[in-house]
Amino acid sequence: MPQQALLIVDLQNDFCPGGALAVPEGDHVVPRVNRLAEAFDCVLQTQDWHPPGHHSFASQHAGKEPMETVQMDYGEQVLWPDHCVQGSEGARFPPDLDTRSVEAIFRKGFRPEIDSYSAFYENDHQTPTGLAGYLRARSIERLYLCGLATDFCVKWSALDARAEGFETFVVKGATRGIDVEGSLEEAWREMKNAGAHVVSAETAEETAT
Ligand code: VGL
Ligand code: ZN
Repeated sequence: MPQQALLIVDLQNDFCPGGALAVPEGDHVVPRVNRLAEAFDCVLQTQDWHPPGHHSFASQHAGKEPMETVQMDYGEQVLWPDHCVQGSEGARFPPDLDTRSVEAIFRKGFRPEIDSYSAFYENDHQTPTGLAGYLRARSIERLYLCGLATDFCVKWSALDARAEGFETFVVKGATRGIDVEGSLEEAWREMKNAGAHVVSAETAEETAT
């Protein structure tokens, strides 16, 4: 069987209810993700990790509100509430997320001027995080994605995983979306069009064991 890994995307307090950029039912995925992590030999995480005053924060753009957009050098950028600030409680993983088996955590979004949705590349689609190299060095060919948010960081990670030639599976019950103006439905469509497979958590657990 090809080597496979589970990537838990941005499952952090700020993306859970009560957090600064809460994804509806974001916390609901935690038990599912814990079960998945038990089933996989290789478990990896990403952690959204912004310096204070990050350029993706609406607070840094006079007259702009969260969810409005601006043009950056690298294209359109949605502006967010301040979230996942380095070292803050919001940037931590939920206390009930079992991270014991996690081998590596890839932090992203730490450069002040550029956002980073994808686990592979920053939003310029050029600056790598090193994840692709890590996976290749570990001979991993198949990547299972779960976590938050389906329509931003999970989606861009899935698209880049496909572009990098990895067999890509998105675990449906183990991800939740933000849904800005229909972005959730669009995200599922884009991921499928790019050749990512959508699987249930049960199927993912069975194939991993
Ligand atoms: C995310 C918006 C801003 C995500 C991160 O994890 O999907 N979304 N930063
Ligand atoms: Zn962010």
